Amino acid sequence: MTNHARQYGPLASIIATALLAGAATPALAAGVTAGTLIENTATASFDEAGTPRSVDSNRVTVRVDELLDVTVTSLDTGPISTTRGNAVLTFEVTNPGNGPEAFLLTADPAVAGNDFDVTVRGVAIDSDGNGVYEEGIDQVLTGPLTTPVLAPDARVTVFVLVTVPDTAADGDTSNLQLTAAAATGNGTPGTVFAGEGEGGGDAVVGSTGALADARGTLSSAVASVQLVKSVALRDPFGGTSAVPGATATFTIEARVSGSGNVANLIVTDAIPAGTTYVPDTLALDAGTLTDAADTDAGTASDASGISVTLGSVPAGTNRSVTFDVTIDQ
Ligand SMILES: [Ca+2]
Ligand SMILES: [Ca+2]
Ligand SMILES: [Ca+2]
Repeated sequence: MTNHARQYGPLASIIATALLAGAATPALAAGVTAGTLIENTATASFDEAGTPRSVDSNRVTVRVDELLDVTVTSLDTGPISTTRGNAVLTFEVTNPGNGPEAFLLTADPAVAGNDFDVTVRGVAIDSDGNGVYEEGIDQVLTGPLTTPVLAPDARVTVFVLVTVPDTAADGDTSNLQLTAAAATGNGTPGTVFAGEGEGGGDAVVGSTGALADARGTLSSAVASVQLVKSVALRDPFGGTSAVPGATATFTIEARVSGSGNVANLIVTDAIPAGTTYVPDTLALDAGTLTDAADTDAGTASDASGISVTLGSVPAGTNRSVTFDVTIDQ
């Protein structure tokens, strides 16, 4: 308001008078609502030959122009930590102007300095106002991406739906810039759009230039899996030769690194040709698993090999699967 008052000093004094007279309900941000008619008549009183008289001036009417302003803020409390795939950035667009206005939205994922650029899948309005993006409930904008018309001081939550590319490495960051511009127009503060304001008055670009942007940040949290397989041999003679009759213990270590977690991790291995699975030797982290398909994580058979379901595994975790085979005689 300070900026406006400075730029529109003469009007501000008229507005102040109008406010005292209760001529209008003020918007909080930009003063008197656009289109309001502010009327003023001056009165002079005097004595004429001992008789008090008064005379009124002509009435001066000022229609309050519409100030076009906008602010954009990121509502994310910090970088959105995300895996590859879909993510949502949350912004707020506010109309600090004094008239109803819609705002054109532009989501730019190619910000200089990005480690990776996301793909924008869509821009949505928080239709139910709960601050959370819900597919099928919150309206995804189509065509020109435009907010609903916002009343003075009204705000709307905007979601930018993005896809993080497979090329994003763990710890990489990316910024996305959301720009909002007054639908009536933007430009240097003071720019006038004649007759385009509320109530037929002018629309005047306010101190924000009627154009604002904010950035949201994504941080890629990628977990990766490394499988390390080793074998230990015990021959029938107490040595470690790979002779028929020897037992081979295979160890498969699944090392999950990076950050975040991997989902649906399953370790499988075939029983090598020329060997036979030793029943009941399947184990996960030294805890035995039954060979049958049952409630535990593992199955094992000569025909199908071994399978151990690890599910969701956080980065920084190593899981170890072991089983024995004998080298056929
Ligand atoms: Ca307007
Ligand atoms: Ca919602
Ligand atoms: Ca089992």
